[in-house]
Amino acid sequence: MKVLEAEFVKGFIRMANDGWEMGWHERNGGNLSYRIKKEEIENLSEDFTYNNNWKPIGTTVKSLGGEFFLVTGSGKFFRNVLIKPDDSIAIIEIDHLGENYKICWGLVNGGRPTSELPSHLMNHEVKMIASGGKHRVIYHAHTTNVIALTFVLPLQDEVFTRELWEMATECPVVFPDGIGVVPWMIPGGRDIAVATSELMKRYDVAIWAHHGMFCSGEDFDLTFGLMHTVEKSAEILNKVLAIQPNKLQTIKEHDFRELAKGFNLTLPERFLYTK
Ligand code: 2HA
Ligand code: ZN
Repeated sequence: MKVLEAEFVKGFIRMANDGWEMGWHERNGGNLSYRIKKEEIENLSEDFTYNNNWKPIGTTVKSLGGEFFLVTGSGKFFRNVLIKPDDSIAIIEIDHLGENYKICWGLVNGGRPTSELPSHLMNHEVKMIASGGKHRVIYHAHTTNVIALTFVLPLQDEVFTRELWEMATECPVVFPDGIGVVPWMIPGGRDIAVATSELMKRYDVAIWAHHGMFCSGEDFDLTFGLMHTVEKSAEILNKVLAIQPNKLQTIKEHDFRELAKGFNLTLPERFLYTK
């Protein structure tokens, strides 16, 4: 089978284009990766190139040894993924040590996988283990409203989670574990990857101050939906803060406890403080 005919590749391309249309991927901003299922890879091997060299990932992801990923390319534009996918995205294989990768398909005009490969792969490793293998998608986007909030709210998990939960009743249902916040750091390297993957042990969402967001999920719908829900909630909060910084009424601690009972959720106590 041709790579571009595979359902997971079509789903990946659609998600990348949806992100572009949301306005989250100016220029070459953002990146997306998917951990490919064994049965999905088996059908594609005839379309693969086998003579590329192994290159260092820049970190070690031992548990991902032998896995294949579909990833966006470094310096490539989300805007172009739909019209020239084989130039913009790639399938990579991870070696058995979890230290090197090799391009098997894509990036036909040259290039390398996303500059955030260490963050993507370290997040994949943490989430694969934490979810018992269910999580397969890691998505990084430059979400305008969340970025704006990182200039005016304290950079604390408790503050971001509670404020964003308050902005829409469905939020605690969509991200019951909350949101982690990484202070400003240099992107692209191992340090920010370590800081993010540490938070991903507990959360499915991490905010990078003055930069964007990382989301993890089981499939394209859930991961895109999570990014969309958090960003929409941030948009509401920005509007509220712009209209009148002091809320006249909101969803309160007691309401969250009732919601947790009604929806059978476990909401961590540290987000249910009295204001
Ligand atoms: O340009 O978003 O974080 C890609 C990025 C780096
Ligand atoms: Zn970025």
